[in-house]
Amino acid sequence: MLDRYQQAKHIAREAGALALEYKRNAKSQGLKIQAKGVQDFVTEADQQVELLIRSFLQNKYPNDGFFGEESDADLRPGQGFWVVDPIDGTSNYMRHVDQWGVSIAYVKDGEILIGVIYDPDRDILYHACKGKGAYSNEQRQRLDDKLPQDPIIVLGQSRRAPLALYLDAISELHRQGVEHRRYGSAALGLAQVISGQCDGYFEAELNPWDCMAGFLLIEEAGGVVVSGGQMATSLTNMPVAAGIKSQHHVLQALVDIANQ
Ligand code: LIP
Repeated sequence: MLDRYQQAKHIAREAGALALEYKRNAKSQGLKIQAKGVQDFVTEADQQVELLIRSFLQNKYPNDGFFGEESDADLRPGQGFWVVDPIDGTSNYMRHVDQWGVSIAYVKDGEILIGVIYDPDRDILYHACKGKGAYSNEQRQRLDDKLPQDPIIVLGQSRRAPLALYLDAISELHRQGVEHRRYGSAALGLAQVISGQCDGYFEAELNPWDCMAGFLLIEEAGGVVVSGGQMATSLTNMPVAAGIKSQHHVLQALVDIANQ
């Protein structure tokens, strides 16, 4: 497992460098963009970055499966597999908004064993291996359980879920005296919990590749995954909520809204 962990960290940085190169060249050479749906885009960078990650990992570990946002699933009975979002926060990436990242998780027997999220604009590598703690670059991250003076929950929203759930979540946070932010990248929103920039993340429906690496980061830092952990087995979309333990009740209230 440690070899996979090291290689996941290596390829996350390589993938981030490729994404930055596409971003730098976009202004002069343009960037091919396709719409997958309303406010849901895929760029040539998303596709090429996933191809880089997929070919590197499956050459290194030919028995491993792969489950990525931009290419066909390759799952093999009894084998571990990689869950990859090559550029999470694509809409931000396209507009040069610095809230996007590369998300790589490794799952085996229903457990998330490796989680790596790279923020190329800030050159921050968030990473965790099951049972070995969570890190931001090489600095160990440990969440304390004290109630923050001014709790902040980061929200996400897409056309996959009714707008009303997002608005109800904002109302519930307001009622509980909790601030909210929305940045457009679930992976970075989850990762920034472990560095103390926020206290939790909630979105009424997410894909597994958006959040599974972030789940392990938060658990290994001493936080809690309130909803979404079952994705490691089901690989289906569902409500996602995770954060520091003192916000468990707030996050659960948001999940209850999503499940109503
Ligand atoms: C995005 C998520 C975000 C969600 C967007 C989109 P993508 O991932 O990170 O939280 O609200 O709809 O799913 O598509 O940029 O990889």
